[in-house]
Amino acid sequence: MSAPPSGTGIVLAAYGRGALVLAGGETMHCALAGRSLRVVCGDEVEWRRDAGGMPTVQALASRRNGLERVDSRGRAEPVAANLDRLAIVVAPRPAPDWFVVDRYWAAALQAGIDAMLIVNKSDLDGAPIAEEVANYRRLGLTIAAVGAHSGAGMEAMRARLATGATLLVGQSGVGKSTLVNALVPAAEAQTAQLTRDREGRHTTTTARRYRLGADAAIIDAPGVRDFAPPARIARAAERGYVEIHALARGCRFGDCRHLREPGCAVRAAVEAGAISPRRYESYRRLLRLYERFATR
Ligand SMILES: Nc1nc2c(ncn2[C@@H]2O[C@H](COP(=O)(O)OP(=O)(O)O)[C@@H](O)[C@H]2O)c(=O)[nH]1
Ligand SMILES: [Mg+2]
Ligand SMILES: [Zn+2]
Repeated sequence: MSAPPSGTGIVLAAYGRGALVLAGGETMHCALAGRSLRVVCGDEVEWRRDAGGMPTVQALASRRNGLERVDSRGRAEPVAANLDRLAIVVAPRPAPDWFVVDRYWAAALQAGIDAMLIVNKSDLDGAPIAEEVANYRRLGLTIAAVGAHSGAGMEAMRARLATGATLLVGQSGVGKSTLVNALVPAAEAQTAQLTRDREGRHTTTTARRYRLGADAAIIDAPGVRDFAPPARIARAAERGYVEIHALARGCRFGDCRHLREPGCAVRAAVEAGAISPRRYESYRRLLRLYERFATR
């Protein structure tokens, strides 16, 4: 029987001018039709195989949601699409950059995607990161403490991730790939298989999606040094910080930016110790970034 000439599929990994697509239980390398077609991990696509040729992605279905980042010039760039959960991974080592954690959480809040914090490497001393983790918990962020090496907390985390698509993000070295390999035994082999492909050189710099049980998927993203979400919504910086957003209605001015405006409820809360000065500084940095992009 010959292979079907066309169908729909889901992008497992996007690289350069091609994509690895899951279609009908099979993975295949596809080219992209047209110069302007850009796909990311998690995209739903239509593909077609012309006689004797490589399958080609013809079209992209509209995205339910997506995680985007801004580049240094302020342009939005999709990272992964159609997500149910953003899992931000930290560990005692490498020492977390909490500003990056804040911005991932802000990205999830702005895009309407559930977020959680995975604290990996439970075999290491967690004291240096305990205070920040406790603050996130207090703010309502779901926390899962795990040890990818020891297996601690892994069954509870697997249960949490049992439905929907989860994107793992975080600094390089926190253990994202180790977690994926622990959750998806075949992941390592699949990564190796992809790496051996002629276009495999791109795969270490791109997100890769794996099936996780019957109803779920997990996406391993490359580590980042920095991250910021684009300002797609009104008051984007404020919306990224739950404790600031919650207090903003108490400010004297409706358009308060919570910097030096009189009667600012947010600044009052920072001064009273109800908002962490580090989180407030994080908000100010994101606001400054957005204002810089807006004045260009
Ligand atoms: N001590 C400890 N090290 C871990 C644990 N999980 C992962 N690592 C190590 O952390 C390093 C980075 O892991 P990796 O999965 O490549 O991180 P990624 O860059 O986030 O994908 C590797 O040396 C792993 O063996 C853990 O639970 N405990
Ligand atoms: Mg990795
Ligand atoms: Zn204010």
